[in-house]
Amino acid sequence: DAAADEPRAGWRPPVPSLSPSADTVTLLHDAILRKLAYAIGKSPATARDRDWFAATALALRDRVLDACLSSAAPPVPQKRVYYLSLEFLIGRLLSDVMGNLGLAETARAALAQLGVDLDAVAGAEPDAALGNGGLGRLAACFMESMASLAIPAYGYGIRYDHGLFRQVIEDGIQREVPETWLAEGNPWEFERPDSACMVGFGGEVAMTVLADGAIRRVWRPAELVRAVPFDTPVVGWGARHVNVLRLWQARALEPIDLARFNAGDHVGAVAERSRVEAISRVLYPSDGTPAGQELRLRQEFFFTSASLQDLVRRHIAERGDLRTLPDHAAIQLNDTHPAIAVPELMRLLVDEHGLPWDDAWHVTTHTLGYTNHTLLPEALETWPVELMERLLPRHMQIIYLINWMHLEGLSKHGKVDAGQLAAVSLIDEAHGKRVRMGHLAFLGARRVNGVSALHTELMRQTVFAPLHALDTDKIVNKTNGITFRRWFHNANPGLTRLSVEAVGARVLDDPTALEGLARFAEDAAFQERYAAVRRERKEALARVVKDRTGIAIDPAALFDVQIKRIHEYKRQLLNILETVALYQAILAEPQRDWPARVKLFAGKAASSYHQAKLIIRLACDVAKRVNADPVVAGRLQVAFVPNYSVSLAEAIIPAADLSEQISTAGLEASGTGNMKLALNGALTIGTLDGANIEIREHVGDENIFIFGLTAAGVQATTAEPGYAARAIAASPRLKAALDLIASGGFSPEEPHRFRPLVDELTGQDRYLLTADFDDYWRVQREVDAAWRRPRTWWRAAILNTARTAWFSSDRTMREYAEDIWRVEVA
Ligand code: B1N
Repeated sequence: DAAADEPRAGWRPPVPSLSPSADTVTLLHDAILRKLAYAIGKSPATARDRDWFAATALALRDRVLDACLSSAAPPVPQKRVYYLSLEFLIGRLLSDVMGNLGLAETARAALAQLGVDLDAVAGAEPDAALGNGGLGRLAACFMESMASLAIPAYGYGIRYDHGLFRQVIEDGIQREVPETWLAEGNPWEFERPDSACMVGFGGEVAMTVLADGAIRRVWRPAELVRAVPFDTPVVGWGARHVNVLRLWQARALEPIDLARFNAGDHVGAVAERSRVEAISRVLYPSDGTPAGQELRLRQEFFFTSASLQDLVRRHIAERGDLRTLPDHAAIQLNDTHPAIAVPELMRLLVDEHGLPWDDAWHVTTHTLGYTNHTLLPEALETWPVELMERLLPRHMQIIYLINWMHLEGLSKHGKVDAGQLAAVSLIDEAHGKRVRMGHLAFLGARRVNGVSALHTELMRQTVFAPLHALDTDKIVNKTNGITFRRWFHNANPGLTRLSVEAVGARVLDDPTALEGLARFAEDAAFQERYAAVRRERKEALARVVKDRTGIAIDPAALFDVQIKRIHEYKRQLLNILETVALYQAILAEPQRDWPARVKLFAGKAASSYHQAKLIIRLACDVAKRVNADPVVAGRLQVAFVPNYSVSLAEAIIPAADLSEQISTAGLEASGTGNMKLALNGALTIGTLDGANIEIREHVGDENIFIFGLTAAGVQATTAEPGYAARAIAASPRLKAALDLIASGGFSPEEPHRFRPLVDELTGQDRYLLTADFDDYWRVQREVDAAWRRPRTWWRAAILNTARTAWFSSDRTMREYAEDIWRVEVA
């Protein structure tokens, strides 16, 4: 109704929403029952939640297909986007699909008629955890947004048998348990054996002389692996459009070596198969640190080659001539993991399809785009030349040729000296000969982008400065975004309903309509409703925390959350130090009116990252002592919630009051959790890092808590030797907290347990915790003061929701479409 779209003068109680029509409920009810019987082979009497989930998913998938198979021969789109990513951190799909089909209430009613609870069914879906953290989740948000904007796109990645490990915490120690999302099948996907392709490894490069005397090089791989695609339809908002996420599985050509089997070697007979199929067995659990092993390079080449072959084949079928590829395809490389696409596309064009080198280079550099996600030196991928020569001999030749032409061109024009040549070379000669994958992606791409304004500027000034100088238009910024369907509509239906009531249903299609909430920011009745929605989510989260940790947190307290991968640069340790200092301050002055606070931590550590695992242990040990101390009861509680995942994020984010975004300035490329939390009305306490800077610009200075060194300040401080010792000496509060940890205050049974953490802080302090501690403490006390004034707090929270619409990944995707991909968005 049109009136609902008009802004209202004052907030009024809601109009009850219309129930779904009886007809559609009956149709879905019948469809689910048929799927349960004929696809799952169960009766309602024996079906478990997992079976109801599969039946519901299959019934909904039919609706998704109806939306894309409606015309017999769908028109060939003018241009497609191909998003290549080693990670897609999708999470559960049911509520996404229901929401985008507009069938959430219909499904609830249909299942209710069967005596089944939709929430229990949704909870039975395993998370597809085919990613580590922000980079993988970004790819998933982009896929949803491209479908919602009707941008024709394929996502290409690997169908890992096992996603990111399950985290079990035992006595504070992280244990990694294999994840098994496919154990009971996957109702969303279609296996497409007819679209399989062959990916080669090893072998040698042969030369053939063609009839006209020209020389052609042909790669003769020693080994061939079959890549079989599995397609998951990705339906956009309102079922406007459906795209495909195409994930490749590695299959051996020979399932078994019969000669060995017949000779009695039953294990050896399948050894080769396991070796080959290991390519798609498991996701590397490293985040921000390159894995470095040969298997990882095999994974990268496997999915990149299969994806390029697939899109080249499609282009030839549709258009015939590969020279027009840039007009009809935009290939985006999500970090350097698919950077081998540069020589692989050249190989396909030159060796397999006979294009002259220069034409092929033109096609390549007008089709590829490269997104950089980190500048941490230890995170930049490089591969030993020796390994590349062994695994991908033809690609190594092509890389040398690209490099030679690149460097020749520069010296011919007298543009550079030897030092500058070394800086822009594709080969790093300083650490053994290694191929710089970032440089390779940079040269092969038409546009290179960073993921926040600060990060992009630092790309230009640091890692890519020498290359940037050669082509100053190449680096552009595309600040990250998040899909509001998942992180607002589905994760926080209460707040979404409240927003619709306040500013109209238009907000569901156009998040900029959230701006209309600003007029209610000081409206007492609206604040009360907003706070009630939060309170309800906090009670629900308290049940989850009780369930996972046994800790009964107080839903009336301020929920202070830090949820992300555990990494030293993200500085969970700074938060723990502040927790310890707060604990000591409460013990020293128990009579003061400390506001009740719950500190929540969640996140996984890479399995080999010892410092990160020790940080988890410290959080758990601090929680143990603090939660048991009657003096701080009712003021401070701490919990480390195990097994952080997309689903757990969906439970925590709507319940958070305070969002910790406290990385060392200059080191967090963007962050996206920061956006999700701000949108859901948590106030940010953060450094001027990544997208925090842009969040501040949008929500306003008075609605965010900023502290600490700037990126420039960090550079200056790191240059001063001995600053950590001086900073600790100057801060009695920091010193006391460190002393308590160092003396075994949280690990009496093993007093030196945290020695490696304390040594790092008192020694190098690479991430400048000591430099930022006092300012962090000061601003945390400002948070306390703000929390004591509920009218001010809720005003700020509402303004955060009202002013974060810009962080929608729809906006991000529109920007990529316009500046990088040059595809039309309707
Ligand atoms: O990418 C996210 C950003 O929001 C984060 O700030 C950034 O840290 C994250 C190697 C990475 N950067 N690099 C990685 C992941 C896996 C891996 O094997 C590096 N992840 C990020 C989205 O832009």
